[in-house]
Amino acid sequence: MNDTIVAIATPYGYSAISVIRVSGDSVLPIARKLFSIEDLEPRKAHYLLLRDPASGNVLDDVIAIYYKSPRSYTGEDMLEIFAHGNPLIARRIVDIIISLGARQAERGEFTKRAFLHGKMDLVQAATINNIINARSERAIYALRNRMEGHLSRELTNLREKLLDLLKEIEARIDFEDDVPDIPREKVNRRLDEIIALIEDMLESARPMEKVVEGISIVILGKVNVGKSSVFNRLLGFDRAIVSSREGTTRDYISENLQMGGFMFRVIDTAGIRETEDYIEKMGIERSLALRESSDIILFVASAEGIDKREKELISKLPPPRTIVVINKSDIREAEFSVEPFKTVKVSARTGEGFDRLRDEILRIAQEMFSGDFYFSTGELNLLNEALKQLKTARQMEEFPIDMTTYHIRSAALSIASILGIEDLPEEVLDRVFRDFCIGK
Ligand SMILES: Nc1nc2c(ncn2[C@@H]2O[C@H](COP(=O)(O)OP(=O)(O)OP(=O)(O)O)[C@@H](O)[C@H]2O)c(=O)[nH]1
Ligand SMILES: [Mg+2]
Repeated sequence: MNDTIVAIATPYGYSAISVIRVSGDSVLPIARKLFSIEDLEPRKAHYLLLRDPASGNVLDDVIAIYYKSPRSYTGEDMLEIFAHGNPLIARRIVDIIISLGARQAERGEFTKRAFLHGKMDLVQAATINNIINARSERAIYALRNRMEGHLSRELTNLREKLLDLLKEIEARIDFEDDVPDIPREKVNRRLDEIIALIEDMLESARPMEKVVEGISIVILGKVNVGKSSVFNRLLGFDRAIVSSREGTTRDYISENLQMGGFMFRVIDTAGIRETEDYIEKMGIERSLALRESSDIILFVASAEGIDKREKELISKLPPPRTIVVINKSDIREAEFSVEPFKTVKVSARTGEGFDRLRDEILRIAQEMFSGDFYFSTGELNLLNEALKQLKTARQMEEFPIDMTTYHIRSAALSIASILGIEDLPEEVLDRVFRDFCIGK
């Protein structure tokens, strides 16, 4: 028995059309009353008049599509009504449907029902929200891959391997006298194989949050080298104040940038120098802290030269995700190098070198996203937990074999939790769906 839920699926406001969704057992009885009809052929667009039952007046003329269970998004009987895009109309339709026995849907409840009815696994359900919120084209394609079940298949395969192994070990335990002992080397080999599979997956795992929310680029360097000028050039407009005074930028500022299908968050920071100014000191501390949390670092130096302090700062940066930007190359040719860092000579004044700088940024971004799988942090934690359990099982050579089954089962359970296969506690489900919008 599924109670019937209703929600407006389109954003609130005035638009060409609004979509109202209904799902549950009473969809058809509600539709009959709503449109004064006997039946609705499934999966057909019907042009219908929608009457307000209170007054009998026609509220709107709409297109309605009925989906018969199980062939619908939620797996239940569903109705989608395409009304004129006035929020008063949409709201009134929802109220009428509620008066006919439905209730307002909660956030993500349609997708939650889709999951509960086996229309998709938890990996896919969580992806839907990310697809809606993705802020770059790359993100959309990356998430498609998850939606199509690539990750789910790999995880299912892993879980089956673990269950097979468990079954085999347990059969020997249950029928100790009839079945010959399972050789330890065989168990070890199977465990090694599964551990290697998980390690491979983790190797090519990429953070889904980064894809959805954007890659951060922090611009660091000494005062007055032209960090804010480089920042403005990258953005294509004068966002940060530029001046010849040292210490112009005192706090960090960030701005979004779409480039090459990626979404970046570019951060300009306070230049690093010895200072007695308390506020500037705090700004510098923030700049240094951003080194750790940012994905890509642009260390800006001036072509006029580089000092000991700058060299020291550079040496602490991670070469794979750092680009040393030698600015002011319109003044002179730089005579220093900073092996092994990738360097790009630019002039924020003339714009020279910025094509190359953009290419280098995109190269690192590409690298970051060249993995096969996109995981949320929660999913990654579960996969790492599974790996840990299997490694423990593998190391228990001295113990009787049946003692390893606890760890193998617990690994299988972690993987099942990612997929949402085992019975999940309600709060885990709620955590997945609470960020959704109403109507999804
Ligand atoms: N010739 C030349 N001057 C530049 C270039 N880029 C920046 N400048 C000048 O260098 C000075 C400092 O530029 P900013 O962009 O404010 O430098 P900053 O690194 O942000 O400085 P702080 O915020 O004080 O750390 C300004 O006078 C800029 O006009 C460049 O490519 N060529
Ligand atoms: Mg600045």
